[in-house]
Amino acid sequence: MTDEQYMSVALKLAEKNLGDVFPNPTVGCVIVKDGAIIGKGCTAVGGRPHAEKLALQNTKEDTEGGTMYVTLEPCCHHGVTGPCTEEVIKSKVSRVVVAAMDPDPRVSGGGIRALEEAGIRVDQGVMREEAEALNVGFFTTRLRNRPYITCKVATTLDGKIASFTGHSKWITGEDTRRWVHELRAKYDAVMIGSNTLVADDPLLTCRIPGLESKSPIRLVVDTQGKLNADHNVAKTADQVDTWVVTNNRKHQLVENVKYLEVNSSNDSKVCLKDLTTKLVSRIGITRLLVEGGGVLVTQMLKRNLVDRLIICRSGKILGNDGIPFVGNLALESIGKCYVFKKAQIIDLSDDVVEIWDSVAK
Ligand code: AOF
Ligand code: ZN
Repeated sequence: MTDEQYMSVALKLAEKNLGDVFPNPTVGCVIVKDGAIIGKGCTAVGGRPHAEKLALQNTKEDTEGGTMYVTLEPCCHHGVTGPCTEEVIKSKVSRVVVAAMDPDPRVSGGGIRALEEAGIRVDQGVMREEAEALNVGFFTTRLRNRPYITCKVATTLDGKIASFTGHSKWITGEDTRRWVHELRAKYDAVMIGSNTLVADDPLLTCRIPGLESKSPIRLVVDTQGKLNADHNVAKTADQVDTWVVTNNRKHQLVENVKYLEVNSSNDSKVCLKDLTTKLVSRIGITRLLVEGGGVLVTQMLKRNLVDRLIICRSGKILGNDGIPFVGNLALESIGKCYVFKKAQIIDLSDDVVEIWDSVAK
């Protein structure tokens, strides 16, 4: 097998724990000797132990002279766990193949240097793009001090998320809704505004048999204290971590719900910049899925906080009096538009899922 093929195995291993390792990246590691895979590991749920340590622990064979394939540069810092580089050096592998460099300032090239200084041959950049795409959340936190943010909306053919009365169940079909549950499993946190909380009273969990434990933590942006103990997210807050994000702590506290206080914006709403920064510094969120409603999505868009837009579009039409997924943006010309490029189109029964990536200006 080629380096790329072994690295693909390591990437597949890493992918499994996406959404379950924050604040850490999900890393995959494969140890090969004499053409056979003798050890495999990926970052454990919760972010530790690291992939390399688990791969080394999982092998009963002698690793001396073998090759280690790892999707991220091994760490060299004394963090919560000891440096992986020390374990790799002790294992006596003679070659390490790395996909992506670790942008964490505590590592950032130091891991590779430590291995080379110990006489290990290091080859880097094998499937780098794929490895960076997999950990786009971790990279975004380290390079931009905010999570990677995806907004997902379920719309009609004409881009509406509810009727003029606020009715929205269901715009898309069952297959699409199941697809969304799988999507949630890959995110650290899912966030909604308080209008969506009141209108839909959603659970926001991953309700696929076998994947229930992969439900992301839930965040409700609520400046007016609308969340109460009767809402579904509050009733299940003892099972799935649930936070109210507010600029006003005076409201009634709900049992088992945690509160994240953030600064106010000029219009007395929450400051989304402060919110996204605190999601990283206080909770460690790397991948955030925003599931509406229109008001929150519009505010995120206006602040250039939408990296990816997922539109689950059905064949129904609600008309101009329906509620749009984006509100007024007061853009006077096409040159001022927010621009997204098509990433993927998925055909699902009667619906189409469109994935669009932001073209940052
Ligand atoms: C690795 N292998 O599987 C992961 C790494 O707080 P700690 O001690 O767990 O260290 C976290 C940092 O380690 C994280 O910011 C990133 O730089 C690196 N993650 N490194 O060698 C792994 N998950
Ligand atoms: Zn490590």
